Amino acid sequence: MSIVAVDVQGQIDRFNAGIQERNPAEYEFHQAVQEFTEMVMPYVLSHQKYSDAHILERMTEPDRIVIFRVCWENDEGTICCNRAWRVQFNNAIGPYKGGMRFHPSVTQSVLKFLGFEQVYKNALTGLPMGGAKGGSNFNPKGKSDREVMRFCQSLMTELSRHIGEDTDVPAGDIGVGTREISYLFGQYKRLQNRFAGALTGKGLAFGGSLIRTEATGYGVVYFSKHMLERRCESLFDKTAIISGSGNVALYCAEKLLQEGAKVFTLSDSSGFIHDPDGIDQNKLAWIMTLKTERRGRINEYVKQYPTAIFYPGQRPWSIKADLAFPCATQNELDEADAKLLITNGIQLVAEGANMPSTLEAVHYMRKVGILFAPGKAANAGGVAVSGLEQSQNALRLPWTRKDVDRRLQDIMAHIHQQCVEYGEDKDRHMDYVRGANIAGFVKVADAMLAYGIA
Ligand code: NDP
Ligand code: 2IT
Repeated sequence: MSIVAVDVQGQIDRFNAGIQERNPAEYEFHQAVQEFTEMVMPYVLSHQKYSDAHILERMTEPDRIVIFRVCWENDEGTICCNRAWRVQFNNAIGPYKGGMRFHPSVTQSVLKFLGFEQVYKNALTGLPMGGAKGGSNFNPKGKSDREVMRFCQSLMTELSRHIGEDTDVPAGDIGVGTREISYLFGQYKRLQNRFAGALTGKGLAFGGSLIRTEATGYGVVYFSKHMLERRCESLFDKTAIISGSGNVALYCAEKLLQEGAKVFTLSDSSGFIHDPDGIDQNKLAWIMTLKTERRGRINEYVKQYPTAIFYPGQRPWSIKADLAFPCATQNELDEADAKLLITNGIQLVAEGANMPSTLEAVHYMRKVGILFAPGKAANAGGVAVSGLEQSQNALRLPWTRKDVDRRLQDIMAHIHQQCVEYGEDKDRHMDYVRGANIAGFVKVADAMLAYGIA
């Protein structure tokens, strides 16, 4: 190892030790910053304008975090109290933009990691969007619609002071879908007495965009298509395993089927289903109704389709396939899973979720050299169409489904192209993790440098 290489590693280690010291016990945030700095530090050290500006120190400190209490009354009349946050991470290239997550596992660390990732993901889309994330430890599971409504209205009563179409534009994430966005938007509109595009993922009747619901899952598949095409391959006839059965997972499955691939698995937090015959369009339509209208559990699939098997408490990575799409949550694919996938002959892993692979799993997959797409590139289609929803709101003109889908495809192609620009080496070997991180970094860093010291 050369002296320069040792020094780069030393810089990465010292930098991350500082992150850990300044952000105690925020493990998810440490992990996201570690992955980023491993890729970006060598680039920073070889470009003096960035190292002189202490740009990484500045980029890893959020602009601000708003923390607040959310009190609401449940159907029994009991007063409940949750905590909510909005992490406004960086608005160098546009108004803050990013989803809201409602899940009992939400902490400041989780939202800081998500906000940090969002900054570079949004930069990759080429649209003028800064990065933010918010949410609450509220658990929507098992709550009535009225309880969810009261919670959302209470949360927005405070959040409305901090957002706006030119300031910060929240959207959905885990536990926040059309129902929650509708309650949040309705309350925002009442409080402001203005109809403004301060949230995305809205219903089609009140300023939502066609394709936004499908966009993240579709985008993951469009991105994967480009990865395979670069190797003169296609999705046709490939087999796939997917985790999750929420918004991202279901539309990832839908687009894979449209491309002629076969889908074997879906999951939720209680386990996964394996259908050896493949989950076809009809079966997927049944799951969509189960999940969206009945808010049911994935294990109900095996009652409807008895040749399928439900594996309680497990993730789907043991099932042999060509392609894997982790689309549920963070750290759902560890090093042992990565090894198993590779032993089973996996060709491509594309992250539909944010940071679903542990750092060790990412290291392993990069070392082995399979096609691996990090979330900030692969799942950017959702926020990209959110950006297009903002454009349509500003124009006061809705675009057609075909038009939005075409723009989404162009954006995913553009993201792939940027990954190639920064991630391809002399032998044409591609490292999508390096490519995505450096491409996102350059765009945000150059804007920050232009503003001077801030
Ligand atoms: P949904 O709430 O629609 O679905 C989440 C799915 O993941 C459910 O099947 C859920 O199962 C499962 N899940 C959630 N938490 C856990 C957990 N701790 N352990 C195991 N399974 C879990 O969310 P989305 O589909 O919107 O989001 C999924 C992922 O994609 C997240 O990482 C999100 O940040 C990311 N993402 C979402 C985008 C979007 O536009 N919605 C855009 C880009 C990324 P259960 O019902 O049992 O909880
Ligand atoms: O992680 C994500 O990119 C999202 N949850 C979507 C954010 C958005 O603003 O649409």
